[in-house]
Amino acid sequence: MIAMESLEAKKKIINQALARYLPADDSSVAMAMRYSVLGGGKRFRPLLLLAVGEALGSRLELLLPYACAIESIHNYSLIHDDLPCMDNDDFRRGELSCHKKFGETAAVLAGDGLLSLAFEILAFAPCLPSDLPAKEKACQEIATAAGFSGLIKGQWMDLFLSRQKVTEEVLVDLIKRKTGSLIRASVRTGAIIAGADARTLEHLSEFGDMIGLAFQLKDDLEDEPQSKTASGISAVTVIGADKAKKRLMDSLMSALDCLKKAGLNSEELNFLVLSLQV
Ligand code: GRG
Repeated sequence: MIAMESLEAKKKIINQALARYLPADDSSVAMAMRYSVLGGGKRFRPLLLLAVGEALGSRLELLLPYACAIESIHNYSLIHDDLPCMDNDDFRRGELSCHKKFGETAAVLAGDGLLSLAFEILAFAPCLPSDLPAKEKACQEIATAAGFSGLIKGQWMDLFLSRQKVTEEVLVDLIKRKTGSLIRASVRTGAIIAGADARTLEHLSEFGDMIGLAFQLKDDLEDEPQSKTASGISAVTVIGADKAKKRLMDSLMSALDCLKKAGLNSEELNFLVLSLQV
């Protein structure tokens, strides 16, 4: 099967698993959680996690709970990011944002619910006693990415830093936290569950950083000039479109190099990297 078809098939498996994990009663919060998670999304992070884990010899069934947990956290961050107190967006994925559809209270709870659901999925992820250390390490990885030094500080920087004071270095740090932390955690979790050795994990961590940066640069370049958040910070406003494009292409080249150094020759991973070209 060519990479695009196998990734499409895996996207279906991820969507089915997410649908099973999500609450299904008729409360507005359960409906808001399902609306937000099942209403679309590229599933870039879970696909990445599965592709890394499988390329290193792990099995999809073992990796799937981790992939769904990360997607659940990602969707919580999108719901909260759209709230009036943050980016105040009325639309997400071409549909009404969660708070516009269900009201702010249900949207806050839906985001909270998805964050908690992620850790419920992780806690109950099946694993052999011999694989418990890897599971513990994967949970630490995901908790750290979702925590203060990852998503939270990244979002704070995005909302509170003054655009004029943001240098290229600060921009890269912001992206590393806001966007990169979950992408890096997806890569590392796939590798950890597959039992990667320290050297491989090191190359893959660098790989995760490179595609995390590329992912945000592409997003900023394609949304230009609207991609600015409430604070007006985007790669285009801070370093300009030409430099952003060059950094993006350099990051993709470095990412491919990291895969080579890690000894991973995976069509799916190459496809995911190349999907970030502009
Ligand atoms: C903790 C509230 C809170 C936020 C954390 C991740 C984040 C910071 C905010 C989300 C909004 C945003 C624009 C993040 C940048 C990363 C990004 C481009 C997200 C969109 O991800 P895609 O393209 O979305 O994977 P789909 O719709 O495909 O799932």
